[in-house]
Amino acid sequence: MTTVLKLGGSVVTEKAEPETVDEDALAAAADAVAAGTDDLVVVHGGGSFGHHHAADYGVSTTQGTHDVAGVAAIHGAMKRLNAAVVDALQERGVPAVPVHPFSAASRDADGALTLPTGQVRTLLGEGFVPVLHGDLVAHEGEGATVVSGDELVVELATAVGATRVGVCSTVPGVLDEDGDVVDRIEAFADVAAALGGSDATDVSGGMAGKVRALLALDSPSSVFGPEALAAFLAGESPGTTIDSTGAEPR
Ligand code: IP8
Repeated sequence: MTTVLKLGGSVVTEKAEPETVDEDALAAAADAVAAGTDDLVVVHGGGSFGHHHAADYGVSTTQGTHDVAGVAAIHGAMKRLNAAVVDALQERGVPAVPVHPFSAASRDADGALTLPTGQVRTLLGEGFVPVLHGDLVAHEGEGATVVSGDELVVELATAVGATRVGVCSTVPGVLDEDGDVVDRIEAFADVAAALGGSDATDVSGGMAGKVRALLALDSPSSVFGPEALAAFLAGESPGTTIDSTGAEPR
């Protein structure tokens, strides 16, 4: 039973303050992970570490840079946030180890992502908790572009045969037009009106992009807020369950 957990960048950082960890939020998340499931891969987003450097250098998932200073700024900031997350987990006895996507992943000229995952599977098998993060990737014809944590979650869930996927965001789930949490989504049409049906190209954080990507998985997933992280890691399905497999809720 392997779980892939995404910790949103805005959950563990102060989004408005450049390169600032939200220490209380990170401590709470790390406590929940330490008390939760064993067989776990963690992915975290960029928050106030990656995104403002990416904006400064005009880098996105599709627009790249060849400027080595930009690469150093963006990747360096993400490594600093990753170290803070790994340290918080290790301090609580979680055998967390860093895995940096920039060292291994790439995109072809069409933007398709390849993420080698052999080391992640071996680390899991050896009892470690690999901690990956939104990062830069080598991109044919573009230099280096952003890879979002959400993209990594999709790749990893398939590669490790995840039975559970959790996306911990700042909102308590996918919200409907009235701002209420949608209990269950089995097709994008269920929430197209609330999320904006034209958001097909959003791969870097918008809820519509997340829902589309999670619907494509073979396993059910949950989108929930930080207050529900412990419940998710204890085996519950808080927030919104996204499941296009036709399985009954567990
Ligand atoms: O916050 C973006 O990851 P995300 C990472 O998961 C960078 O979209 C480098 C901005």
